[in-house]
Amino acid sequence: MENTSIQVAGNEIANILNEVRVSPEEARKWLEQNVQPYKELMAYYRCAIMEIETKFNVLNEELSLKYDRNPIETIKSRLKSPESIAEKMRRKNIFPTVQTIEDNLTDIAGIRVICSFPADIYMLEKALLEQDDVRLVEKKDYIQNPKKNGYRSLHLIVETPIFLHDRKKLMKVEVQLRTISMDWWASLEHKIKYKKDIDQNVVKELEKELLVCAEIAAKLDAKMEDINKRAHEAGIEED
Ligand code: 0O2
Repeated sequence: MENTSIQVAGNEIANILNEVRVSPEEARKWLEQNVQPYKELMAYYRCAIMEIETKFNVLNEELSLKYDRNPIETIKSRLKSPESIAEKMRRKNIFPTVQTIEDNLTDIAGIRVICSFPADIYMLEKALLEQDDVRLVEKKDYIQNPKKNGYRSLHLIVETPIFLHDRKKLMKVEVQLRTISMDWWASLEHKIKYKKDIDQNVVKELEKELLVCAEIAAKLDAKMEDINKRAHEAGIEED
């Protein structure tokens, strides 16, 4: 691929083309057809993240008045990196164009909502899905049905409109809701899973211990929720 094309396209697009390993001629064609639309699509996903994040911030504000505490501890958001987009498209065996990326990936815009208690997760899910501009596309409840490795979280793919100057556009966003302990667990598990060049026996041992930790964390979440409920019933409120 010619350097000038890469410079014009910027590093992001160049990464995608490197992953796909197309010929220089195909790369030139791809760049001409996709650079600007790709940038626009990513901007639309950033807007969708803002929309959904605002919805959670509004819910947090309102519910904190009702329950005298914030149901949301933290909100994290991310736009999927070009490398991950390219890698996922290759895994799905689909040639990446802006249209095929939008049609086939539902997790380009991602929001992670961290709550104190499991019940908060379902309360927030309900409150979000009752909004008339939010449509549920897919739900995976890894809290009711944890993954074999112990992973727990509630995953929702939702579709919501963003309002542009001349039209509205429906965008998909992946929302992951989990407790602080589920998030702590997932961060460590992710670190171990993606660490390369590690003795596989050690990895297996760590995975076994992580599974035990996931179960302990689930019990702790349930116990803390119960204590919080009883404290509330006894009239003990947060400062
Ligand atoms: P990133 O960078 O975190 O976004 P799909 O997306 O549908 O092709 P899948 O596996 O069916 O793939 O989706 P699923 O189960 O909804 O999981 C998607 C995301 O959930 C992952 O994103 C992780 O963020 C998280 N996740 C799922 N399973 C695990 C797990 O076992 N451990 C940890 N730590 N996180 C998990 P990505 O695509 O991996 O990357």
